[in-house]
Amino acid sequence: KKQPGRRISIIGVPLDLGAGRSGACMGPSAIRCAGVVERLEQIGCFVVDEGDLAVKNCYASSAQQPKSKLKHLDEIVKVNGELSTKIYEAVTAGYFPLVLGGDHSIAIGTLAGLRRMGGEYGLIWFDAHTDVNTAETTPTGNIHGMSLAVALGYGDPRLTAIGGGIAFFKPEHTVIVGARSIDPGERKFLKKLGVRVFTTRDIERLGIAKVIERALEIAAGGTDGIHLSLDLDGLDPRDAPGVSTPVPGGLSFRESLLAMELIFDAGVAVSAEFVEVNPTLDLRNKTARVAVDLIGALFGEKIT
Ligand code: 4U7
Ligand code: MN
Ligand code: MN
Ligand code: MN
Repeated sequence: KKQPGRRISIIGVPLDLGAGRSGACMGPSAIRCAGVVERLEQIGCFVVDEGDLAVKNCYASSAQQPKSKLKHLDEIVKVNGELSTKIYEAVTAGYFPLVLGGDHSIAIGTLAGLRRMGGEYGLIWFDAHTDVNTAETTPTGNIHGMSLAVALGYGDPRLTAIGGGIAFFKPEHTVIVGARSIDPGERKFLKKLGVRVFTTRDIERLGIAKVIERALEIAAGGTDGIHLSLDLDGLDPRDAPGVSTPVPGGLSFRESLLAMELIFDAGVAVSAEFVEVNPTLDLRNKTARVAVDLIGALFGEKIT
């Protein structure tokens, strides 16, 4: 399938209040410094960089709400509401939204915006974690661990109401790739809903090509396209050290790159986000550079 260079709208969301530590707010800058716009233009894409949403990062105030089960809910609701509008406008105007995070709570806004389009989309969630906690199950109160639950229609009403709260993503078209840190409450939730999870163990046994092939069947089969939500902590910390919640035993850079190439070849992606780059923990912007390599592959850049 031949795919012409796409029209891409880049939206930065410098939010880190959804994570348990600060720094992911610098992710969008780091990914731009690593040359994301130039790379996409080199492969023939037409890119409009919308800049960053305005975010009031007041991280120190987390000390004032140590027992909250939904830390920084007000600001996270506000930013995601604005993001959902941005996404809706971009897709309506014929652009592929490419969201740069920021912590993973921003998936709430991206996916709310996409849901407003009215079609039925599948979801590939590339992550070391499964992000299906709610206020009832969260061990930390950090909302970046709840965003997939919200996309499926579960969680605090202020979060599920963002973007109108209509037609949530369906578990049967949702697939998680790279998981290796799942909380007890999350395991129950995933089982109950029937969300397919390809753990790192599954990837080791089946190979990443087979796993992505199956993931595409689940997410793209009978839908209008897929959204890729890529948390850089899905990769091994050796390849992507600049993340807020690293977990050993992750996907290699090469496996991740192949995953992106296979998604491009399928020609089904309609939007994507790259999240959880935390430059304060990185080595010479390595993780942002990995993000740009993965973005290049997702839009058709080939090694040969
Ligand atoms: B990320 C965690 F308890 N599950 O809920 C939680 F282990 O967006 C981590 O995937 C969540 O990086 C990680 O706080 C969220 C924890
Ligand atoms: Mn995540
Ligand atoms: Mn994660
Ligand atoms: Mn269906």
